[in-house]
Amino acid sequence: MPTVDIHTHIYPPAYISLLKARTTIPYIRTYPTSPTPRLVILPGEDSDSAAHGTPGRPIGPEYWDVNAKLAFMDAHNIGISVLSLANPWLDFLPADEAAAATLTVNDDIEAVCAAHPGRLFAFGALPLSAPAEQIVAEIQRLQTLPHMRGVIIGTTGLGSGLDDPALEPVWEALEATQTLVFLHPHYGLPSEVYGERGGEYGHVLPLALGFPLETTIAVARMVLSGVWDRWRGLKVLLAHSGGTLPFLAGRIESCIAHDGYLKSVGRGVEGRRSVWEILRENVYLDAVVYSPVGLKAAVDASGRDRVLFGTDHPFFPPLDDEEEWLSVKMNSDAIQKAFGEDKESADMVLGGNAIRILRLQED
Ligand code: 5CU
Repeated sequence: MPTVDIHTHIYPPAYISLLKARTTIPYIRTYPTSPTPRLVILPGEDSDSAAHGTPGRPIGPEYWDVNAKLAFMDAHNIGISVLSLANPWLDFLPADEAAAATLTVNDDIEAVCAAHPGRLFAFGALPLSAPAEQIVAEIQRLQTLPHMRGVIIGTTGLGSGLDDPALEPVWEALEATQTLVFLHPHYGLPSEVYGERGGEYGHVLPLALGFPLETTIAVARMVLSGVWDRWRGLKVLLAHSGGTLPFLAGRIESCIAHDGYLKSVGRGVEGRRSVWEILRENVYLDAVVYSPVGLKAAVDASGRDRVLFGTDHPFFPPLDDEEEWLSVKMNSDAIQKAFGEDKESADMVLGGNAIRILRLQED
């Protein structure tokens, strides 16, 4: 049974060129303090970091070169990877450029996968700043690309979140085509929540807390606006083991049950599917949570048949030059520790689930 990495990103060369041509976030540039180009993508990370070191993170071939990806896979005994464009995807493009750029990026990634049969598959990107009909057209076109196994999106939807009624045609197309949606954070929380000294702590607060909370809030808004009730067949893979959703599902349920306003307007009571049902029937969780405690919560919430190994490569590289990445080891160790002698469950999370759910061994 090969190990399958379902959370592994790439920026194809055309996307890198796009970032190099930009001067506002997201962009790639060098600084006097860093001859290595820096990838600056997170909201506000240029201004925060400017005061406390060079902005962004160093970027090298591991972000765009498929050979670097394959070398990483070999070094970590990963048989199959399901690539996805990394954040912030194409969210920042003007509406009239998004569809064409997305098509180029998706075709590039499909070609990379086709060149490495059996080893690489992908989640496609969507032109979310374009009109809904163009998004729907790309969802349908992705069905014709042999190595695509779903789509990756952020939490902003068309610009105002995943509870936006204007997204209905997109949910409809995703459900009708049974496209798996990989929901991944990027925007985090407003920097004020990290306090006056937040900029002194590197990327820890936005990545460790902002990312998972962003995902949790996005899914909660889908719950509260009835998306999961209207589109019962949606299939959504949540990054980072669902943010904090397995831990907070009970609290979300309790707050809904005690909310007088929701009751008065007839929302949140009759016919509503609970967060627990959604976690078990619509949601898949990656195993990118770095501890057996978090992993067990994910398995308890969604089931051992819905949790899938991932690495988040090329993010979180080792700070020194070790060949084995600490970030990968933490996630592999978490699986071993969470399941102990239960090798069957460990194998399901390491690869069996991905092969079944994403049809990775079909011709
Ligand atoms: O280190 C980071 O900023 C990131 C990022 O932007 N996206 C991601 O998936 N992981 C880490």
